[in-house]
Amino acid sequence: MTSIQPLRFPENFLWGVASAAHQNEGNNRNNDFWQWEQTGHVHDGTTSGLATDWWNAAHRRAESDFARAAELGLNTLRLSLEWSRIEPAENRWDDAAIDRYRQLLGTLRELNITPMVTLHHFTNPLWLAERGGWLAADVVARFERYTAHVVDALGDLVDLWCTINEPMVYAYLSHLVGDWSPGRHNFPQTFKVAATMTLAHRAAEQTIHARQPHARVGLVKNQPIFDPLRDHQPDKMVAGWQETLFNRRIFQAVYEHRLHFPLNFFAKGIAAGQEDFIGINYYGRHTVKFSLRAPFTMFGEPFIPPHAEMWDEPWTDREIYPHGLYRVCMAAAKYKKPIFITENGLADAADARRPRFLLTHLAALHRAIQAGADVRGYYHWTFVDNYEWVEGWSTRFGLIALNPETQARTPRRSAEMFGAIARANAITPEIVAEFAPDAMDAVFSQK
Ligand code: IFM
Repeated sequence: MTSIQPLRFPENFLWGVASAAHQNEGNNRNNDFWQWEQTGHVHDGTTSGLATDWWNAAHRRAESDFARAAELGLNTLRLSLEWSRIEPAENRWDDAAIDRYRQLLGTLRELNITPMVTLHHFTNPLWLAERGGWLAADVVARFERYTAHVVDALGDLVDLWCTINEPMVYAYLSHLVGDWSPGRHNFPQTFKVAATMTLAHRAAEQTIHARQPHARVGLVKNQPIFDPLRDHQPDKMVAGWQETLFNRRIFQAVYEHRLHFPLNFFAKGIAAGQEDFIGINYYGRHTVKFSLRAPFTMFGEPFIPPHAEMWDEPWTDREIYPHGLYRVCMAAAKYKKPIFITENGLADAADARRPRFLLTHLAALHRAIQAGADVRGYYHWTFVDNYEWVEGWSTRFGLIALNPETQARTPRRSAEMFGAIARANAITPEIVAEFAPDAMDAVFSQK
């Protein structure tokens, strides 16, 4: 074993966990997802309730979770701000909400944990939803005004900003699949929302940089891998369409300043800007074959390849595919910008597959760094089990298990392992031997 060299990460690498306001804070009653939960749209019938109870200052649950993250050796934490708390009615600003965010961010700073802060993570204030949400004519201006308010109020505590989380996922689930509010099935609107969010990202990026020139700003994009089942033209064509529409269009708009979403004649272009990093969320691979039965997925029907290791319900068409993390980093590297893996994780309540998942994905990330990708940090999704949108409490992504009724926390073994990796700034053979010995070859074979 001594001959195996540890996989060392670059100096000052950021090791952290990612979270989102609605999934963690609790009692976020003033946004469209809360309303969606109360009206029977969550598959297991649960509601977010107290979530992980990070909002209630008296309970100090966020504070003690942050302290636990610091004890593990993590040096960064990604959270999001809840627009509907900060601007509960149009153009009315809540100072108490800002004060609570100042407490949370101040606590992270005291613990030497660098906060990464997302401005929009899926939820919209009810006042905005009521006037059309991301289809409202003035949504970009409203988002820009909210951004300015937040940067003025919190800019002394934050200099690492994500504007919008996963615009394509939001547009797709809310306006095409209809699983999320407002529950539409409309192709042109889907692309309009995606294009508008891209423009809102640009407006927010410029607003932040104008107020805080030294800030680092980026967009967070969920980048699945779409591969064809067979090496034949129809399968390659549909995988290519999915890759283009789901992944490439946003990158082209943001990093190449070419805005061309289908069916969107309104969007004339996007200004050049200054992205300081590329935020990538990576969860796995979809293998597709051509099928006329699948018009909503660009005629790409999911196919489960034999021998592939798939996710559990409800994401059974998603493959656990660590090498995909290498591929998405190398594809993003062409833009010659720093990269953060802003999310990566697995729903696994038993923590049976997570240690290996984490190790093999981090090994793939290490390979990408060796091959030249400028990756600056990795955020695991997530720290404490949180509310998983329309899956409710039935899927568990946390390094720490949560009982939402009692709020009791029980660390999973993966928490200990992730902490050991962060403290070593490396994957060592000893860590692999202790937590997932069967992953030894996969981690160190450098394939
Ligand atoms: O929980 C979500 C998160 O809000 C956005 N990215 C994917 C996660 C897991 O599904």
